[in-house]
Amino acid sequence: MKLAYVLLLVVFVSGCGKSESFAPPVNVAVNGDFVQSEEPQPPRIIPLPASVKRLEGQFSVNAQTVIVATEDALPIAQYIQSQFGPATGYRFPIVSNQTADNAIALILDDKTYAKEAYQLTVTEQGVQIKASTAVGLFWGVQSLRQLFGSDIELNAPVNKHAWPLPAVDIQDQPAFSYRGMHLDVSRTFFPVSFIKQYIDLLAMHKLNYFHWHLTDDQGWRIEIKKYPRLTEVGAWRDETVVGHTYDRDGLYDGQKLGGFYSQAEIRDIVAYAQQRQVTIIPEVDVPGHASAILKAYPEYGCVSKEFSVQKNFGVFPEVLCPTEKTFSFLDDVFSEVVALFPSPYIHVGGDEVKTEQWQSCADCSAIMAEKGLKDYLALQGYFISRVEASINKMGRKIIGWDEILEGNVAPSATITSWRGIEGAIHAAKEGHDAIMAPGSHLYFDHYQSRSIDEPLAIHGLTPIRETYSFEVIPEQLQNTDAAKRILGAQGHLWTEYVRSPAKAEYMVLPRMSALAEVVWTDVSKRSWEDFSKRLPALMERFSTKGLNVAKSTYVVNAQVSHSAAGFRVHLSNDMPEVNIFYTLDGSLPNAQSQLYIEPLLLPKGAIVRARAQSKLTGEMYLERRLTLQSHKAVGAKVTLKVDADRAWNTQPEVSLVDGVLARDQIFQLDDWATFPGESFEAIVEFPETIQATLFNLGFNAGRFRHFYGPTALALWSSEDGENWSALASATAAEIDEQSVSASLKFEPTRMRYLKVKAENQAQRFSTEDSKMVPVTLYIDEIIVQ
Ligand code: TNX
Repeated sequence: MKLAYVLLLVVFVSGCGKSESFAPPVNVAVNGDFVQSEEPQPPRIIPLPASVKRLEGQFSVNAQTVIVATEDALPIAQYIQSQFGPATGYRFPIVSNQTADNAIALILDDKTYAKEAYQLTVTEQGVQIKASTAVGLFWGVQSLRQLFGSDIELNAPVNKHAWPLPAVDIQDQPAFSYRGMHLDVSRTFFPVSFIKQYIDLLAMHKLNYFHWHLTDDQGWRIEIKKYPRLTEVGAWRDETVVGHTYDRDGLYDGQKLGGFYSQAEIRDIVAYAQQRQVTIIPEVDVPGHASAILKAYPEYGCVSKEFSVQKNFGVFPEVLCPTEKTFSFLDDVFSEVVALFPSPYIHVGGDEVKTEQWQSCADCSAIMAEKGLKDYLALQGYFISRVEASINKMGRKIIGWDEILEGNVAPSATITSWRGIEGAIHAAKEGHDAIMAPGSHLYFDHYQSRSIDEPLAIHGLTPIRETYSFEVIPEQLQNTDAAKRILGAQGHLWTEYVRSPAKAEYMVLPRMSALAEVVWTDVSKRSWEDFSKRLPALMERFSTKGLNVAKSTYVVNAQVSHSAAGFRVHLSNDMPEVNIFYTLDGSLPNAQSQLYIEPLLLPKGAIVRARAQSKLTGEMYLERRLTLQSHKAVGAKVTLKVDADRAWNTQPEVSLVDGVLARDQIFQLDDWATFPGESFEAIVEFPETIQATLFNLGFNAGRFRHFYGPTALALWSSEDGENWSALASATAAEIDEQSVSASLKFEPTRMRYLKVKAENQAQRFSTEDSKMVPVTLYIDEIIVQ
């Protein structure tokens, strides 16, 4: 066997025989024209294997192809039948004769390979997958799957008689042992069929942990026999907020919503995942995010009030009380959880705990005194330690969100670091295992491009390229022992704004594919340029499977600068093989529109609409739209009157007068100057004396967010910055009438300085705090004409 393999390599290296190209030939630009490259293309597998050698020739799977498998490999053989059977219509009989011809041979070889490693060889004689474990074989099958055309993913027989595979030798193993995806089923309940499909997606990406967020304020989703009210009551909410939870004038849909997984369904899902080498880590989030528990069993809370399963989103004060009664309840709950899930880890949450209800509770004070706990963080730590002790007794380990570090949890706990990477660094240094999960790169509930046509998301912008750039081992830990404590990384799908399976697919595909490469492929082999060439084939595979894949990575990037000559707009795209078309007349660009070649110079501003088109398929993607408004304050000096300690996450002095309006792009904090419960006061200094007649304060976030306007607006002008004369003003009612901006007209006035005061006295009812709270004023632009 070995000898045959060496011979094959020799054949490959000497390069004889005719060349065979499996990936469609790639177009190569030569002086602007496109010619087809003759080079055989390496197979386009994601995540990129450690080593891929393209050999000469091919093997065709046909109706006579068999699977060779010993007893241990039988489940993998059956998986192959179920995976490749429907599209090919072939039966793939399983035989034990290792020398069978025309075979996909699964060979378990005890010693040679690392735990999850495999070797996949396709020669003209057949396919061989070798590994030392079933899991290694399984990942080998996933690579084999991507050697087929995307039609292998279809669920009904395709009318063709042979399925060619390029001859290759692939040797592969993962960079990290923990490769995870999370799914929140509390905010949106997903049916069992979707959970299985999600697990299939993990398996396809060689991701081996599914973090299943089963409980939260908006619904409890796992049947617990001893406490039936958790699902009878806790799994249902009366209605759900429509639009963004912090929008002005929140609307509710009036529809009772919920659902849960029975223990029988969970056992079925666990078995399904096991066949796919995916470990499910269940999360029961305590002690915060407890509204649904407390609605069902208020006796485990610290306060007596009418609890409800929440109908909007955020962080609520509802918290479990750290009493013996609660711990014994949790002991029962976790016993049932542990019996359902064979995972070595149980996730206990621990995030976003509010302590008000502990502060007003006599039991808590007594417990703190008795246990010598100096503050509420220590009480939180005590809570988690009790839960940990109970779960450890059941033979399992806990994982918690990084907040649990603050309560001095024992080093035996593993940390999911979501508020950045610092939690993981800190945890690793203190001897905890840790999983990288920073929102900045790995939260797939964020927007994925700036196109106004993206569907509503929570906030944030995490383009796939950002996810791809993530480095699991941060610089601070490189070449330290602590680095070994970073087990890997995980992507997340929180589902406040993901109300259907189709939307969930859109949010994770293909960012999950980038994550897969981040955790599987050695960092030294990763390159966006290379990944972006392999990605379209995988996206096509998803589409063939009928999945709703986001093409957001094709959305045009725009960089805008402004000078005396006007706006300069540089457009670009992260993907290869695209043209960019644009219009300046407000019409939607198509392939007959202007082709973008060089930066646009726009002295007076314009509405720029741009779309990329694939040179290979002709597909046109979502548009990027920008309204650039030339006005007299663009580039002026802005001085904001705000608290000296005020920390800005942006440069409001720049964004307020950049001439780029926020309304044509998805909501991104960087575009805005924000005033939480504060009024806005600014002085604009023009480079020279101007004459103005119109002022406009923009707070229009397009279709994505509905902000509160100021409650009063007043303007003063000055020629010297010392003597001010009142110019114009508006009341709350007058501003409200204009809805999303506040315009003031006045007689032509000369000025060098303009003072703006926008009052922010509005309040909204916060269901999180159960009281009226000040609103945040968001200002996009100060427009002067
Ligand atoms: C924070 S991440 C949360 C979740 C939200 C998420 C939205 C974490 C441990 N807690 O409750 O769904 O932000 O991005």
